[in-house]
Amino acid sequence: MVLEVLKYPDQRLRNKGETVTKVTPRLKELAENMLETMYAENGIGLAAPQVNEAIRLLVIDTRPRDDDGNIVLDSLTELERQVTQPLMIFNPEIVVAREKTTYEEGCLSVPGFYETVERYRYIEAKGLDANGSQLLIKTDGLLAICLQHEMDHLEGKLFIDRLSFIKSSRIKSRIQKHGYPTPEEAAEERAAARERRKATKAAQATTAKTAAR
Ligand code: QAP
Ligand code: CO
Repeated sequence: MVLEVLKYPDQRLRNKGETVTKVTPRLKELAENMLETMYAENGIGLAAPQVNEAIRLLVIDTRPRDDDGNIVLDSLTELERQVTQPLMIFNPEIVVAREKTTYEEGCLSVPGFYETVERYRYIEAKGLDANGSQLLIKTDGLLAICLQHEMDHLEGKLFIDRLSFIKSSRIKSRIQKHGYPTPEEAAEERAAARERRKATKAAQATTAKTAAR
């Protein structure tokens, strides 16, 4: 079942997620519905507070797909490849975080807006899977960034809250004034963001090479 995704400035997005004490069949079903919702909206991550469930649960699938929807593994990092996706994580916690990086992020709760956010480049995170078993994830790449973005939602925090005052004010007032772009306009913004990311990635690769020399 596809669920409704709350959009900023809905105050319910500010609710903190409660710790899950037991992964019940009902919660497992919620996680499956969240995955279905995420795929239906072309997302790569979704947190329970975004579907008005104030609990510590997130779902993620950052595996890139080609135009036919087939998964292409070659652009994933070594570490990303070791992690089985899609991921459903209850009570996620970061236990190790190293180095910083930036990425142009978006959010299903702020459709059509993309901005560069600073995150940890490498993290180790633990939590419970859909069967209530312990999970330990060591990753970098987009998966590490997405995990941090989704964990922010469990604290009632959005990526636009992490921007400079001037940038976040611009986005917030634009939404308040004009509402959200149409799906067509949002898709255009998405394509533009993808192009900018490619350029950033190329530049970051050059910087890494220079640093290694
Ligand atoms: C969070 O975001 C994320 O504006 C997940 O029109 C994003 O799935 C983490 C989406 C980037 C790391 C990097 C956004 C879909 C999906 C839109 C999403 C849109 C359609 C966002
Ligand atoms: Co989000």
